[in-house]
Parts: sequence; structure tokens; C-alpha cells
Amino acid sequence: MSKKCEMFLSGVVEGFYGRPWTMSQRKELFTREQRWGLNAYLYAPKDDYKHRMYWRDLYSLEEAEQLMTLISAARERSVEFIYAISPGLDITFSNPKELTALKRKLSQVCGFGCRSFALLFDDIETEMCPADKEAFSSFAEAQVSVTNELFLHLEEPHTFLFCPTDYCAAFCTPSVPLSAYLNTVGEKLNAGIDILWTGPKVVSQDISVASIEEVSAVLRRPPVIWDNIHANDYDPQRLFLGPFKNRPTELIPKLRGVLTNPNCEFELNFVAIHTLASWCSYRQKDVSMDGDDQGSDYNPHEALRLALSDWLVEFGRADQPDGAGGGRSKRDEEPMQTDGYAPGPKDNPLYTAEPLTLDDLTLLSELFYLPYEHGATAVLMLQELHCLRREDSERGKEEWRRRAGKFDDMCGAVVQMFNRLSNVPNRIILYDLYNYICDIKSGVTMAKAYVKTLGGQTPHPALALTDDPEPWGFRGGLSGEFQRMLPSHGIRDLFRSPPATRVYTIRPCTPKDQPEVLKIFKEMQIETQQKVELVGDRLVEGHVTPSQNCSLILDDAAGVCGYAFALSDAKTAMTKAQYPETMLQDFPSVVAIQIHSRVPDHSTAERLIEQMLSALRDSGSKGVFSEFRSNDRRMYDFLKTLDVFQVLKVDGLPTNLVIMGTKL
Ligand code: GDL
Repeated sequence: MSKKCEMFLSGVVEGFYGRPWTMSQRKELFTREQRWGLNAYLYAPKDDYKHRMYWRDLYSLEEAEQLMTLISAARERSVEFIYAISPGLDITFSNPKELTALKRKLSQVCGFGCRSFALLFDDIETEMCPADKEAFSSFAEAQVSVTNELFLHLEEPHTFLFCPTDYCAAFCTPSVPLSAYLNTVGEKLNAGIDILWTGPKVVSQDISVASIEEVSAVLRRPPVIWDNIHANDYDPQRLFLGPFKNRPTELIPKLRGVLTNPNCEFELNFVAIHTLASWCSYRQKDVSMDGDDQGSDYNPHEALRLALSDWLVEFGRADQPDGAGGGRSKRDEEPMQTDGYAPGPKDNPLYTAEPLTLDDLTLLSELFYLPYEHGATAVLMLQELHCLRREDSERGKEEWRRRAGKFDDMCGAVVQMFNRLSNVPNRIILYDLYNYICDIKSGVTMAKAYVKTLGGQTPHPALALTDDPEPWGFRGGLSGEFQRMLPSHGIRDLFRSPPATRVYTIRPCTPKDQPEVLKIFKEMQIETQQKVELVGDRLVEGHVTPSQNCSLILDDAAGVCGYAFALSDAKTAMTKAQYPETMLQDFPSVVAIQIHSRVPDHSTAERLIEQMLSALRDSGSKGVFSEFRSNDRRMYDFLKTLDVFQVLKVDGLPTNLVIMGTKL
């Protein structure tokens, strides 16, 4: 790794699509970052004209003044302001005028007092124009050449970031280690430039240490994580109020930094940024000799609790900056509409607003948790509804009624939370939240009415589930309709059939399973579209008989959903000297595994593999390898997360083949 010891960059990237934040929101962000110990802000709003679409245009006097004020506000709060430009939509890399335009633009921003820069090439066409094809041997060469030039032009800024076009493992072909694009970037990008990386996917559920070691080796430097865990610009119904999670703190010393690209709505990022700051605080604790920290690690639940307690205070504030949002300012706090009015004994009493509680905020966060996970209460509500719907014969009986009552109470708590939220003094936060809480209130109200109907009661006509419902009875618009027609619809609805109610079985394979096994095998082949001859394929296709106890099937309610076949002496199935003797000495056995994509939880597949490894161990084998088509990402990523299998470096393999192995 070429980098000298650097400050760990921690903070926020404003890098989402949609309405950019306002200058005063950004200033408020710097205040919060300083308060919570974060140190960086990357300015990269996708829909800001002069950041991306009109990247060549210089800022006007008025804009210049605003940016200057913003940059100095960041400095006052000890936040490093990193200005990013995204020229990738239409730049001609080989045209010297384009480089001049970029230099002119960044020099202008340098004149505003900015000293840190970034060049972003995410989300663009990868096909080069004819002129660039003549001038550069690859897209990576073109980007690297322009980026290196700019870096030198700006006199090698201390912080200069580059966002590759393949910015996550899922985009790399055939794989991270074998990606020609990333290898060129790693080799040729000036060592003083840092590289942004979003993890295994654009929105990564987990970021493992192994995955970062893998990409760092290719990039020849530790990456800066651009974390999309809280980004919500891809779905207007989703919002993420869960804690920063599934990134072990052991990552910290292996990274150059972490910047979170959070929810579009500024005020709804309190939890996202607060919990990221808690996570980052473990970088100091790592080196501290303070006995208190011994054995403690970042705990997402605890971090969430702390964030929500602080956020609760914000909800109670009526003195919003700029007096925006129609909230009550300090001056007119007393008296209010009650001035001169007191209801008589027989009149309606005055409306009294109940204050928001920490429980309300916890519930809110659990309903809008994380991209791959609902919070505990949300899961419970889905499970309850699932059971109430299924247990037809039980309706009317005591136990069913008890459960229906419980579900009704949970829906009631959501409505109560909505009511309290709509009364909070801080109208700015409320207005950012409004669409989401309205949507969930509607959702649970419909579900509540449905359970009433199941129990034989008649709900309010507005909520009736008839064939002529009000429009809120069929939600989601055109996009929702498209979604429901796609084959992938429902795959991630693990909440609709919650994991707890799914039952999987592992059993020996019988000849009757062969058609189902082949179906899964063929699906994978179609998905990966790669022709490589694998020893494992011969086991799956039945050309070679697996060793004793080494053919296992995974079943779910719908039938076969996975398999594992192994042979303790792989050599007996090889038609030629396919793999080197040295590899076969350490890893004499072969296993072929596939899990259908409809199986959402890793733990079941993990059990299947463990059972197989134990059968091989019993047969006296020392080690086992498994072959993967390099774009069979699902299985490859899965085995990596298990941390049992490692990628084996085998000379002379075809580039579209990856071998993973484990000692037994
Ligand atoms: C992306 C975009 C980002 C967007 C995010 C979530 C990167 C590097 N780029 O791919 O602008 O907000 O997805 O939709 O993440």
C-alpha cells in the first residue's frame, strides 16, 4: 500500500439523485458532524447542474459567493470540504479542450478556498466514443489519464478521490481480482489518489474484512467506502432510520475512510449520521489503553438508542433555523389559538397534543429500518398478520381472537405514533417525514381493517376490501403494477413469509431428485452463460457417483431448493490433468453446491455445507475445493461470507473460473 499514514475520512457524501440539500442544511450538517466527531463532507449532488450535467460551466458570482461561504463554514467546523465533479456523461477524454475545461472549473473552486477534490465516474455509459477508442486502449486508461493530469494540475491535493465506474464487486467482470478495469486503475492511478468503493453491491448489506482485503489488493490502496446503506433515492416509499450496521469495526484500520450517502431528506439522517459517528469512534478506542474499552465493540442497538434519544430532543425544538416550515417560533409560543378562548362546560374540550416519546421514535425506526431488514416490531406485525390470515379454521376461536387483538394493538400504536408526530413543535422534521408516516399509517389501517373482516366484523366503508375500493386500497401506482408483474417480485419479501415460518430440510439425494437438481443447475448455467468444464458438473449431471453420504438435498415447502454433491477423491472424476498436483494434494476432494435464489437466509445453506464437510472429514479427506464460474456471484459471495472457504490461487486456470477451498 502506497499511502502514508493518513487521517481517516469520516462523514457524509451528498451523492444522491434528487433535490440537493440547501446551503443552510449543509451548514447544519457541518455543525452536527463536528459535534459527533466526523470530519469530512463530499459535495456530489447528482442533480446539481454544475456538478454533473453542465460540469463545464463556471459558477456565477452569486453561486461563487454561496460556495465560498459554505467552504468556510466547513472549515470553521473542522470539516474537510471535498468538491466533486462528474464529467462522465459526455466528456471526450482525448480532447485536450475537455481537460482544459476541467482544470478551469476545479481551479475556480480552488479559488473559493477548497483544497480537496474528487472526480466521479459512477453511473455512466461504458462505451467510448470513436475518438477515445483511437486514443486509449481501455476506458480505465482514459479515466486514469485525465484524473492523473488533474491531480498534478491541482498540485497533488492531500485529499483527491476517484470514483470508478465499477465501484462495487457486483459490477466487476469476471470478478474483483480478475477485473481488467480495476487492475488498470490500481496499477496506473497516481498513488496519491484515493478510490471510492460501495462494497459487494451498490447498496451493500454487509461489508466484510475479506472483501476489503480483496479489493485493496487490486486497487493497491485501502478504499474510501461510499456507503449507500441509508440511501433512499431509488424508492420513494422507503426511508432508512435503522443504525449503521453489518460493517465490523475491524474494517477501520483497513480503510482510508467511510462516507455515508444517506436519505435524500436532510432531517431524516439524524440516525444515519449519528450511528456512523458512533461506529467511527471505535477507531480511537482501538488504540486507546483505557481499560474501560476492553472487550467492548460497536453495538448497533445501543448506537440506535443513543441516536434516538438525541433526536427526540430535536423533535421538541420549535426554534428552527431560518424560521422556515411554518413552525412556532419562540416569540409566539405563548399565547396560541387559546388566546381569549376558553371552552364552556358543554363545549368541545381543546385539542391537547400528547408529546412524542422515545418509544414512538423506536417504533418509527423499526418500521423504516434498513434496506435488507425490517425492525423487530415490523417483523412481528408481519408474522402476526401472516398467521392470522393462514389459520382459517381457527377464526372465531379464543386463541385467534387473542392474536387479532394483539395485532390490532400494534396497529393502534402506529396510528398513535403518527398522531404524536404530527403534533411535534419541529415542523421541519415532520414535513420531511410526512409522506412516509402517512403511507405506513394507511398501510396498517388497511391491514387492521382486513383482520376485522377476517374476524367477521364490518370495517368502515372507506376501508372496505371490496372490488371497488378507494384508491388507497390499491397502492403503488404504475410502478407498483409493473413490479408485481416481474418474475423477481416477492423474492425479497422475506417478511411476507417471514423466515421464522419457513422450514427447510436437509436429506440424502434419491434418483427421483435428479430432474429438480438439473433444473437448478441449468438455471445457474443460463444465469452465468459461461462454458467451462467443471469436475463438479459431472457429479451434478450424474456422470460420476458421489462418495458415500456425500449427496445432499435442501428442501423447502415448494420442493428442492439446493444441493451439494461431493467426491472424496476428485482425481477419479477427471478426464485429464485439469488441476495441478500440488493443489490436489492439499485439496483432494471436490464439492458442487448450488442454492436457489429463492432461499433468502444464509443459515440454512450454511447447515447444508457443514453437513457435507463433516461427511468428507469422516471419509478421511484433508481438504475440499469447489469450482465456480466467475460470474456465479451469488454462490461465490455466499461462500465468502461463510469465511470457511478461501479463494485458491491456481496457476493456469481459465480466467472465467474461480476455485475456492477449505482444509478439513
Ligand atoms: C448509486 C450512485 C449514487 C446513488 C446510489 C443509491 C454511487 C457511487 N452512485 O449507484 O449516486 O445515490 O446509487 O441509489 O453509489
